[in-house]
Amino acid sequence: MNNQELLDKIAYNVIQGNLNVKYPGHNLRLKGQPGVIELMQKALNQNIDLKEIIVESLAKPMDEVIEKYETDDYLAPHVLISAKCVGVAMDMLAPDLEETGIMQPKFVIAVVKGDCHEIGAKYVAMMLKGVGYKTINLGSNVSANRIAETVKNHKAAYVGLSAFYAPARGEMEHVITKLEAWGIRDEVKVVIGGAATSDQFAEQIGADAYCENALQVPEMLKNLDNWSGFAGAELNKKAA
Ligand code: B12
Repeated sequence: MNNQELLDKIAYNVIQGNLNVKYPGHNLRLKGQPGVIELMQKALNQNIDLKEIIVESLAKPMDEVIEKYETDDYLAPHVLISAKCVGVAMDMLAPDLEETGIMQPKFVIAVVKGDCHEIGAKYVAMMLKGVGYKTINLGSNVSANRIAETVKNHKAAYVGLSAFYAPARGEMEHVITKLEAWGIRDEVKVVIGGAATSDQFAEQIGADAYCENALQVPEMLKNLDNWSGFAGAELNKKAA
């Protein structure tokens, strides 16, 4: 298979959600066929340019998947399965990306202290990885101190806070206060979500955005002033 055929094949498998030979995603005709993981390995072995892989085989098909969702051709699980494929592919590229100095924007996500509902944040993390973000999911019941510390240490561009249990949501404000106290509030966008939160609550605590569900993540990111596409489009720009 030549490079172009391989790039196209990875893109097709992202759209079909075919992760690997054992897990065919939503297109059962691909059962037993090599999926994104096997094809990515091939692309790495063939030394295809990293940016070309990202743009042609991951970013463009992921855009197509989101478009299919917007036009009702795909449902939420289809999008999340494709996002999972892209996330795994980006993880496979990570060591080489680091070596060549290509940076993915970093997104720290956590369920705040006092709240154990972690399922929603997991979907959001999957979606974030699917649109090219280096995502650090700290899990549930995480203190404001640990969240702020992670943002600081990783120089994260975004922090996502989740709360489903209403008594815990006040912790979100503590995170923001901590970021302010450490002088890093202006360097990070704070996004909140989960059943205990709302647009109004985001405004009340001084968060930058509220997001209703994982599928709204690309739209939410677009509305924040420093977003312009997959992985903040930094990779697309350099490849153009
Ligand atoms: C599953 C569940 C649990 C499980 C959690 C398992 C786990 N490992 O996560 C268990 C059984 C452990 C549990 C425990 C409790 N639960 Co409970 N639980 C639920 C339930 C049924 C579903 C929540 C869920 O995971 N939904 C699935 C996700 C995918 O839903 P989603 O909203 O679509 O998620 C999207 C958005 O929220 C958004 N999002 C979420 N976070 C973020 C973050 C960012 C940054 C962004 C951008 C977006 C985003 O994106 C998500 C993905 O699309 C809800 C009821 C309900 N129907 O919602 C109650 C519910 C949340 N629980 C509730 C309660 C009261 C409790 C307990 C206190 C019960 C008890 N007495 O012990 C404890 C909590 C203890 C604690 N301190 O946290 C209440 C909360 C009420 C309130 N107003 O506070 C609810 C609403 C049930 C109810 N109607 O009373 N619970």
